[in-house]
Amino acid sequence: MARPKIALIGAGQIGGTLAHLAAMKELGDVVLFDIAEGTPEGKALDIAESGPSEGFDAKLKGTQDYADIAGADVCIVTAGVPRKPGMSRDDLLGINLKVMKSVGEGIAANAPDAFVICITNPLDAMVWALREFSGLPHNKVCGMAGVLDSARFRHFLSLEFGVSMKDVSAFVLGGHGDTMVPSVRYSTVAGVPLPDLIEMGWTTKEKLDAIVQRTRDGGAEIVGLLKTGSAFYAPATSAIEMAEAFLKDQKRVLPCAAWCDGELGVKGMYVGVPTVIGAGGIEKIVNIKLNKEEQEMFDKSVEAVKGLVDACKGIDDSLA
Ligand code: A3D
Repeated sequence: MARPKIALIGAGQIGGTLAHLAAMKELGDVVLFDIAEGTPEGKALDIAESGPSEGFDAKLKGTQDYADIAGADVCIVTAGVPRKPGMSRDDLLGINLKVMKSVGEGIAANAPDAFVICITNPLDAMVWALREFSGLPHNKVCGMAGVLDSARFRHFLSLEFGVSMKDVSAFVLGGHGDTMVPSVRYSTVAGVPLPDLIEMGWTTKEKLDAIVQRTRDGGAEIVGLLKTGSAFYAPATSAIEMAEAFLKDQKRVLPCAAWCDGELGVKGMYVGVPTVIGAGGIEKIVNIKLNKEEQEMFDKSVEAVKGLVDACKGIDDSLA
């Protein structure tokens, strides 16, 4: 049986890391596409040359030609520009919207059956635009943000409790921006909910509030340290987790920006929600119940995403 084909649209910091991870995990053959001449070719060759030491079987190709992504099973999109210190994700909207148009058209023409994972920011608006421009089914186009935001939350919680990250389960809902909603009630240490851990004296509400805020600011913390771009190791790892769930039909329960059609009170838009990912793409949205306070925070986040989608419609008439 032929190996799956993974197309990476954008061969920058995240794209290169995705290619290396996909090859090392032998998820399939990898095509790196980028408009920057030489970059995808150079990275593909460099990673292929790590194969003999690592012992993986995967072909890698760099290209500027969309025809090379033909028949891809998975497309992961990072094309565009990242944040610099002082910039919000929303500041990237105008530039990255134009990029989504060319990427959406390229995928529609060459890989219309692919499972598409968008990473380009501002995430929730860009995944919406990418779906509109590509015309692919909604269940086959989603955005990576929740897995990363949840991983950051889990990491900070594991430090607070002094336990393995493996035993911390947590998820973050809503848009991938300052209004994201790290869910305290649905997060646990080995099944014990965080509010119970406060009662048990393992932590305090104040400490958890600070962790929630650090999670919301997780991207900016790294932008501030790196100074020249944004996070790329954990974002790439998170998207690979989603791609693997699709390719291996794992039915993983992962939070991601998915098309909501009434779930969690959201109709007709992309926002971060818990989903089931398998061979059918986004197979299900886990329609969890929120309490009043959570619903208010979630609604505020949904409003912020709506504002960005409206801004996209204002920039490109074909989206209105
Ligand atoms: P970077 O290293 O700049 O890579 C972007 C690549 O896109 C560059 O190599 C460009 O040449 C290429 N590119 C630009 N325009 C096009 C085009 N039209 N077609 C094909 N390729 C093009 O950035 P990065 O890899 O660090 O980040 C990529 C994106 O991911 C940015 O928008 C970031 O803001 C975003 N990001 C999202 C998250 C989420 O959690 C959602 C996290 C981190 C970064």
